[in-house]
Amino acid sequence: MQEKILIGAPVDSGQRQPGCLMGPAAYRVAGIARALADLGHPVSDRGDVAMDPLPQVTSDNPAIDQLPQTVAWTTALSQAVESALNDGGMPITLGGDHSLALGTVAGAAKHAAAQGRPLFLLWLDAHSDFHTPRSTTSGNLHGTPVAYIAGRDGFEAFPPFPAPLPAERICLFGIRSVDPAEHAALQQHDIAINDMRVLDEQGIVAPLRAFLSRVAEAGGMLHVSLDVDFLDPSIAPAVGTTVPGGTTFREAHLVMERLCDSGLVTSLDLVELNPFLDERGRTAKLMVDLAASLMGRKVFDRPTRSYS
Ligand code: Z70
Ligand code: MN
Ligand code: MN
Ligand code: MN
Repeated sequence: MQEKILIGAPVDSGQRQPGCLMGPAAYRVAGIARALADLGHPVSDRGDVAMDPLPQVTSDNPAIDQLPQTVAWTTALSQAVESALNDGGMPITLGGDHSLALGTVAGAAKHAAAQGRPLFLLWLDAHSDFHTPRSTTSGNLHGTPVAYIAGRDGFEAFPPFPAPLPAERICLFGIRSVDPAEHAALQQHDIAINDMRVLDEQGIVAPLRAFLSRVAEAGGMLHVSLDVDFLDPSIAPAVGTTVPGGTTFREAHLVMERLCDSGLVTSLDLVELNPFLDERGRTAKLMVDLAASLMGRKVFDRPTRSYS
């Protein structure tokens, strides 16, 4: 079986609430390696990535917070994820705030381009994270990775994104908090936006199946980025920005089970866990359980045919 490669990313520069840097330790304490090994996967833990040296970069947006740090994490994590993929493994990045996806998805995109395969992105999040460093008013760079990945302008401080993803390869899922500038920009792009209204009206399965069929038909690689706030705060309190009306325990597990059955996922981020805000580790444990569902934990095995 393919090796699952844990990459610790104690990234805390993409937002202002301290604590996400403890995420990788919390996932290890919650037993992520054991949970995956119990499913029969070879697991290796490459430890925590260190930030690259700080580059001399500036922004003309005075709101921007910790730009050099975020660029330094981007380059380091891009390299770490690309190496893990080149080694034939599935990188599972343990965050860290969502700005880490500026790097992890760049690394996956480099690898995919070298293989001549298209990369797809499934963004499981309350937020669209479609700001550019120019459009953000909060200045928190964790609100920007999808725009970087889609090749939007305004990321001059960062390495150019390797082979930006065309809109039809990006799927936002669980969205329920979008700023006006993001909204305007999303209307210019053809990105699939499965917001909570779509999921309430259509359920999880139909919109997810539509996207996964596209990945399968294209022979694509699939990066999944799971933000803790995809989940309802009542089951996942350990997050800086809580947004009510998130997915339930059952919906989130169903997404993971469907992803597992698809066999399409090639890299994964677990982001925005802030262990300082957790209640006796329950959010960390839930995120580990979801990762295990994605990697094959099942209550009952069913012939795929019966629910495709
Ligand atoms: C808001 C901003 C955000 C995650 C919060 C929020 C962004 N759009 N992203 N939590 N994961 O500040 O740009
Ligand atoms: Mn911080
Ligand atoms: Mn996010
Ligand atoms: Mn979010």
